[in-house]
Amino acid sequence: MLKVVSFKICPFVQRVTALMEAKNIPYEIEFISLADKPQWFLDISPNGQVPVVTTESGTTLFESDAIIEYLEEAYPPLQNGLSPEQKALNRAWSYLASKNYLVQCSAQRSADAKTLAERTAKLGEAFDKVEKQLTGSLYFNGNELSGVDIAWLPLLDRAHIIEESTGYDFIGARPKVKAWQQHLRTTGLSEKSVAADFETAFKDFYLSDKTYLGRGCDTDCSGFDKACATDACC
Ligand SMILES: N[C@@H](CCC(=O)N[C@@H](CS)C(=O)NCC(=O)O)C(=O)O
Repeated sequence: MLKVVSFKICPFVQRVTALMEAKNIPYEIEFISLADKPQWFLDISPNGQVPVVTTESGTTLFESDAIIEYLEEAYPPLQNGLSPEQKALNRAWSYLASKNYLVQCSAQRSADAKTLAERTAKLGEAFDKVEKQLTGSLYFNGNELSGVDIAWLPLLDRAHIIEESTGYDFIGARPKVKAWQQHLRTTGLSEKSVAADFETAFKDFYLSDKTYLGRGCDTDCSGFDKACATDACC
């Protein structure tokens, strides 16, 4: 069975586990603390990062893009009969998501309203591009789930949790992205691809009293378009 080494709230890991879930690939998972990386992990992870996946034959893979490519090639594809152009486009639209994982992480960790607004705007550039590309179908490539959906899932899930918990809306007035977010949630992949206590761990880290989102919109409520985390602004 495949073995994944994970850090509970890592979006790069969630992309990998979401693809495994979508393809029904069995795997076991071990969670580590990145603040105190075990030696056995440092021995197998050349970049010292998660995800790391050990294959059935005992080879250890690292870098999520490479792992995704391996899962696409070694197991039946999510979409059959894709042309080389379509595969390249799928990779490119997936890359737009994964290169924004850390942008979203840092936005969520913003200590003040100004920083949050700046980082939200940066993330919004990616949401703008994908809003223009979406057709209004269930998923990115029509009614069939693809690797692009899997790559965007961590971003859309985190935006959902933040909005539900604080009222802060990373997606904003982008109706096609909103609809896509809802459709992806109905696949069940959001829950299946993370640990049972993911939301608790996520909120402990991103919605603590150290973050602006955790404290609520006490000074500037732009972006908080629903209920606030505190009643200071409502
Ligand atoms: N380029 C890497 C990025 C993975 C990454 O940033 N993982 C973070 C956790 S979300 C990590 O392991 N950080 C620990 C470190 O950089 O020391 C990939 O795509 O796999």
